[in-house]
Amino acid sequence: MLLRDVRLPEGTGPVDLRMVDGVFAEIGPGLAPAGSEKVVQGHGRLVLPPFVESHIHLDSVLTAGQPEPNHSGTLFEGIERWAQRKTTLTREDVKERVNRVVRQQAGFGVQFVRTHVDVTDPQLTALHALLELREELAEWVTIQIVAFPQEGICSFPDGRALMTRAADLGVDVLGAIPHFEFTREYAVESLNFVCELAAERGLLVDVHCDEIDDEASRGLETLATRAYELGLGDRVTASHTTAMHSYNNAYFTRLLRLLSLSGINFVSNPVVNTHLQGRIDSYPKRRGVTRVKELTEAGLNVSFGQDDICDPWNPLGTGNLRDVVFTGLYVTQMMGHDQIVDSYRFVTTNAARTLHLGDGYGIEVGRPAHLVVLDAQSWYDALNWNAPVLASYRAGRVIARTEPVRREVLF
Ligand code: 17E
Ligand code: FE2
Repeated sequence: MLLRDVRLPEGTGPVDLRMVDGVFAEIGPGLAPAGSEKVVQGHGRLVLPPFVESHIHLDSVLTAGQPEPNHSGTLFEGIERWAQRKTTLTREDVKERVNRVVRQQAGFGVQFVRTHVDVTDPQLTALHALLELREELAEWVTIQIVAFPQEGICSFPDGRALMTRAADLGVDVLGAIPHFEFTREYAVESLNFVCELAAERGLLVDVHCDEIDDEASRGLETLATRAYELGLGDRVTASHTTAMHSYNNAYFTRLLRLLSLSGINFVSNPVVNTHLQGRIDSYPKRRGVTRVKELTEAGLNVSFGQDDICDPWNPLGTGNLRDVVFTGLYVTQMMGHDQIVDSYRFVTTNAARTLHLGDGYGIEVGRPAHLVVLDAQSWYDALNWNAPVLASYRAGRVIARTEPVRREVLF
């Protein structure tokens, strides 16, 4: 089929996209329809590669208030509330909630999802459910699973064995949570354990790293050093890194050299971390979002994630990554014209790099014909007006549609 008259984010004029057998066959201005080829008019609308959710906890979605809400709004009470809910998990319960949310995300043009799944559960109930869903939903969404030790590796009974079992069961990525370990020594030990296991098994690494307002929380320097020394480089991701917000500038400047050498990726979750961080500050209250602007300017790869949808860490959330970018730009003060124009990358190409999607992603001839059509002529307008994703194409086939909003003002 031929999708005519659409705009690409970096292009100057309108182009046509030819999709054949689920792959981009030709891209260029004024392509002529071949014989009986199906033609769809794009009306000059913006086309992007699909949105990539680079950080979410699907196992906990839609559990807010069960058995009780997170009253303090802190990360740590969230972990306690989730520990309560975890005791009642069943495979069916997880699958039912995740099935609903994945379809919600699809409506917003998300086709790639990296989900953290809590493996500090001797039964690994949520992990089994997500492993099944990864296969069952593969036609519509690519799910990448992180073995996430919510209650620690060295500080949780059999924590190391649970991580190894998760690796045996076929997760894609190994996680860690150094700021939650009992001691600094355990934090270092847990990072060493995970990086070595990942190197041995050929897995990626994505650590919940220093998600705390403690400027002395310095798991990141250990993670980056292991990534550098073991040659893991961009196979490693540091998520959250909110303590970096509180690092003194002298330390941050020294750290930046190591981060650049290591080449690791960063994921910031600006919506959830502005909600969770600064909770035990009086005034002034810290925003607690990592230094996205400085990392980006230093050439490091940063993406944005939703983190949570209606769970102990976020009572709200829809899965629409536009909201995450919108909040992210405000809270990081990346409001310059070019920064706004480029910001789609946080939830598309940058996120795809973090997930190592490689040739499986991107609007280029020979790649799978995955794309979204937005009801706007530019990303600037799409972002500002919260433009719906009118169509999400996966391998050349529409898998989700939204009607344009028609609003009338009666004066
Ligand atoms: N668990 C965690 O440690 N941190 C988070 N932000 C969430 C879960 C959502
Ligand atoms: Fe998270």
